[in-house]
Amino acid sequence: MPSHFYAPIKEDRFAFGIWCLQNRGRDPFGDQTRKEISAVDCIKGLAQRNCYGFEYHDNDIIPFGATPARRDEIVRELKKAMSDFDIKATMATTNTFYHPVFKDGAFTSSDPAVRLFSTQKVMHSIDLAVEMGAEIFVFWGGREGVEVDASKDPISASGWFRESLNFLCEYVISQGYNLKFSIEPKPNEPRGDLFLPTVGSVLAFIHTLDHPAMVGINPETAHIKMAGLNPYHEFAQALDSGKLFDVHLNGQKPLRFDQDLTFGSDDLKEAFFTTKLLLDHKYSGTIGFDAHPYRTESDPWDFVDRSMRTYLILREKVKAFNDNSEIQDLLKELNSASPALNGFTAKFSKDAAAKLKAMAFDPEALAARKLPYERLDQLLTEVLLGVL
Ligand code: GCO
Ligand code: MN
Repeated sequence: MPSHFYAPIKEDRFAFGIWCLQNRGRDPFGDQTRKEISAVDCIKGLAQRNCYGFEYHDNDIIPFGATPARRDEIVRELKKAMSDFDIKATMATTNTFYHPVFKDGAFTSSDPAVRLFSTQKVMHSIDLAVEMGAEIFVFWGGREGVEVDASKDPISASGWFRESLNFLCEYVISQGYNLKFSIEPKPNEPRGDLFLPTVGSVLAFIHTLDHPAMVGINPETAHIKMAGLNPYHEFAQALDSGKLFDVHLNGQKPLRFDQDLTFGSDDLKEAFFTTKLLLDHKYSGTIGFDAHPYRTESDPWDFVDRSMRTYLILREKVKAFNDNSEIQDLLKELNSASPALNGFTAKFSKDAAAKLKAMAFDPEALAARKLPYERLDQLLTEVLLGVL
């Protein structure tokens, strides 16, 4: 296959966090290994690669504490770059984790002044997001957690977070902004334990808010695997609940520190299923990548190119899987057991309950059913290896 076959186009709706490109390879044990790239150069480089959009934190583009005049000047410059290079700001978020003021949480700090400072920072960040044209606004609670459980009642912490989010939803409504919120779960790091660690916990939390329809989930592959869970299933749960507002695709070995590996670099089968889920269920948000180029890289562009290319190749593999007659025949056979009983419990009635109670089953015969999953999995392996 010629390499240009997998060249991204705008309709693919790819987006990268500019913080990924600005990452300088610094880690807790070592200094930076590459130069920082300016926001404008990030945007330009992404646009040249036909990326649809970019994602940013307020302080990726506006330095913490910048004067209003400086802020306006930067916004003018960025908006010009976005229009010159034809690229959108698809997602915006707020840095509520870097400055020491957030050392014990932003919205979950036990100090109401810190909570209000955080809410105020997010209000400014929301105004900026709308000016930049973003329609998704993410909350990643990097400092919303604890090391010392004695320090904080998690129910109070949840209440503080809820109060701030409710206030911010009202702010968006009162301004007439077209903006949806999306919460990004993570189990730990940089805190020992973070609140809202998984998709399930965010889903439950959303339904305690005053405006649940405005709030969704931004699941990230790595965060899910840090908890030892299955990204395909976690993304699916968000999608099934109508809450998959955006995604962060990357890679991660299970149960380790946040590695932020490139999408598809550590587990192709898993990346395949995430891609398949988004395609099969017509996910219409952006395909956001949130990873760090390896510390050994001297610039981020191979990382950018390969993330999109891997996704596009996997998209072809999904098509190959969906079009393969042996696989589809097998799936048809697997999904056509006991057709007369299908949907029996879809509608409850006393009569249906009585019938079900009286229904005769032959558990031995049901247990004897052949399930050729070894064969099915091998067929997928061969699709991925390029044999089928
Ligand atoms: C992480 C997070 C962040 C967030 C981003 C959005 O490193 O754990 O993924 O990259 O996605 O900061 O707020
Ligand atoms: Mn992320």
